[in-house]
Amino acid sequence: MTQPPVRDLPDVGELQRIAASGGIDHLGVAEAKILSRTRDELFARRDAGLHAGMAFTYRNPERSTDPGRTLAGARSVIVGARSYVPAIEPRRPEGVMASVARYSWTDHYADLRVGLALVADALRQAGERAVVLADDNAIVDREVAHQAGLGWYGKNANVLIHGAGSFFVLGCVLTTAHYEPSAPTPAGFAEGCGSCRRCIDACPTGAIVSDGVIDANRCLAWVLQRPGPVPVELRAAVGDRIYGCDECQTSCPPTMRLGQRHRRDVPAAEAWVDVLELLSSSDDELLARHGRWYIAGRDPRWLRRNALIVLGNTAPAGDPDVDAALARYRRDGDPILAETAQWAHDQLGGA
Ligand code: B12
Ligand code: SF4
Ligand code: SF4
Repeated sequence: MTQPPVRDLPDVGELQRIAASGGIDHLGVAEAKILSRTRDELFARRDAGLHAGMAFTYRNPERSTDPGRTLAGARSVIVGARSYVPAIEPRRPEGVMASVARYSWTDHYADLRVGLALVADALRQAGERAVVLADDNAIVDREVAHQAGLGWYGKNANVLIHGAGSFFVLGCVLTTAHYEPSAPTPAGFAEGCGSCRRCIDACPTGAIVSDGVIDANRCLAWVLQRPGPVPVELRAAVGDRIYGCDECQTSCPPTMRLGQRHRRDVPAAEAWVDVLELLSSSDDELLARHGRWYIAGRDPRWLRRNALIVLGNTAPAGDPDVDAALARYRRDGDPILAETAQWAHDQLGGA
């Protein structure tokens, strides 16, 4: 519902200050129009099977590329980017540890929403309607960030924020307020990459199938989230990862160099997960600890599946605790977990 205005419409500079007070590092404005090119890409990639069964923005591309479907009368999209580069790199603890991708070391999306909510409140106080979206299937975040001039698409498909790299989560406020769009990023496709192709070479599974195009069937971020067994040919590439993959960003020179400009405190960063502890935890414990992650069907068996692969890839052979965990899971009533445990056991030279 529209409120009677209690303040003037803030200008973009003021929106930037409001957003910055809520921890948003970069802000830009795009026109609220249909994202036609992205819509075509979503359909084309879905037809080609590159979405690998993902729903998210692929479930309803007409909706996820039309701001007006979420907010009737939307005129502007205020896009915010929040860095997730930690001030202090967490130390890897002793033991068999699985790694978590940086964007998930804490709930950065919740922090981003706090900043965006401040912007939305200011717009509502000026009598406008405003809806906050952050990692929501209702809009394709990278494309509105790109249109708002915040950055360019790297060959790894991430949006690299000008002068700051890609370690950013993105979100936006759809609003009925009218703002002049920010200056667009010139060209914007891999322009800053030049002849570099480090991310393509570094990807452990060859998932970057052409510049800016990811085959989700092979992208470890989705391989570790999706339900079902992990294809055997991808298991070694999983390495020690349990959730997400950072390889195409940690290999990216501008992201690693420029990301240092926006370091922030990440209290209680959850960068590592103790694999044996995970494998002996109950469903309730796992959901309490990791429930903010995207886990298909909120079913903790997929975390256990990933943990078993990490054991097979990284555990010391002959460790009695590892052997006991694998022996237990090889007898598990869940055929996917039993098969994955058997695979891990064989990897470790299976006595
Ligand atoms: C589905 C999804 C995934 C899928 C598929 C990724 C993908 N590339 O589509 C999976 C699970 C694999 C995934 C992985 C990751 N994701 Co994700 N994901 C999403 C989600 C929900 C939708 C993305 C989408 O709609 N893609 C559709 C396709 C069509 O878009 P696209 O790949 O960006 O394609 C564009 C480019 O190809 C470009 N383009 C067109 N022509 C050309 C030509 C050239 C030369 C180039 C370079 C580009 C280019 O235009 C296309 C369309 O706009 C968004 C959140 C949201 N609501 O938007 C987050 C989001 C994209 N993910 C994000 C993150 C952080 C990640 C990971 C880094 C997480 C991790 N560490 O594991 C990885 C990175 C993998 C990668 N290299 O892309 C961030 C990205 C932030 C940023 N700075 O770019 C987002 C925006 C979430 C957020 N709100 O912050 N993700
Ligand atoms: S997230 Fe990992 S698997 Fe996916 S494209 Fe990047 S490097 Fe490849
Ligand atoms: S690694 Fe190189 S090619 Fe890949 S996104 Fe970064 S600059 Fe571009």
